[in-house]
Amino acid sequence: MIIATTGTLTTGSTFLVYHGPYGAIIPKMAEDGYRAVEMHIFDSAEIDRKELWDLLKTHGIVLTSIGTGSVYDRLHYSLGAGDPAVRKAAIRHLEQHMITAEPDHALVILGLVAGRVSDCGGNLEEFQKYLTDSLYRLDELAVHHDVKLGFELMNRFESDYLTRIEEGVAFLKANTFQRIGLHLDTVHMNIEERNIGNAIRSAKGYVSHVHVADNDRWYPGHGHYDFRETLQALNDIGYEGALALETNCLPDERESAGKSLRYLSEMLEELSE
Ligand code: LER
Ligand code: MN
Repeated sequence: MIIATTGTLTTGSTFLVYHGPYGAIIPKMAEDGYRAVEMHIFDSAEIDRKELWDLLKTHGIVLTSIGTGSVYDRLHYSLGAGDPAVRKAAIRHLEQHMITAEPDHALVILGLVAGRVSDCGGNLEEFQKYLTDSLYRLDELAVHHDVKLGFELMNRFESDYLTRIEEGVAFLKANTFQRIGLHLDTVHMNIEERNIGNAIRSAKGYVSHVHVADNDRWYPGHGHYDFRETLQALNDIGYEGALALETNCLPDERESAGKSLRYLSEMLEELSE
C-alpha cells in the first residue's frame, strides 16, 4: 500500500491537504516525505498538464488518482442524469481527466459525479440504466487511455445509490466492466458498515482505491476510527493500491500532512512485521 497525500489548485477551503499552484505545493509534498499524490482537479482541460507532469517527475511523486467531485457541486454533471446532454458532458469531462491520468495509469474517481437518483427525477430504474450505460462508455474509454476508474461508495448523506460494500460488490458482479473497481472511504464506511473489517474482506478482488481520514475528516489518529482494523483487512485481501488522504488540512497543512504520514507509516510497518 502507498500513502498518498492530496492536492488542489483551489484555495480558501480546508478540504484536502495541499492548496495552491502546482509549482508551490508539489515541492512541499516531497519535502514533507510524500512519494504519491491524489490531485483533485475541477477541469482537466484547463490545467497545464505538462507543468503538472514535469513537477511530479522532478520531485519523484506518483499520481495515484484524480478527484473529480467538484464538477458535481459546481456544474451538477451527473452520470445518471435524466438529460442525455448532461450525461454526455460528464463523460466528455471525465475523459479529460483520463488524459491527465495517462502517464502513471492513475485512477479517475467516480464519486459525486456518479450522481443521485434525485438527478433523474427520483426514478430509480431510469437512474440505474443511465448510470450503468455511462459506466460502460467510461470503461471503454479507460481501456483506450490505459487508466483505472474507481466507483466510490459514499454515505447516505452524500449518495442515494450504492452506499455499502455489499451493494457495490453485487453491482460489479452483475456487470462486466474491465477497469472499474470499488473505491472505499473510511469516513463513509464508518457510517454505513456494520463490521468494517469483514465488509472489506468480502470485497476481495474488487477494491481499487481507498480514501483515508479519521471519523471527523481530520488526519488519521485525530479521532476514533480504527485504522488498524481497516489496514489489516486491506492487507488480508492483498490490496496494493493507494491510501489517499482525503482529510481536512487542520489544524494546518504541514501538521496534518506530517501527522497522517507518521501515523499510517507506523501502522503499515507493524503490519509487515
Ligand atoms: C468524495 O471522495 C467524498 O468522499 C465525499 O465525501 C466528499 O464530499
Ligand atoms: Mn472520498
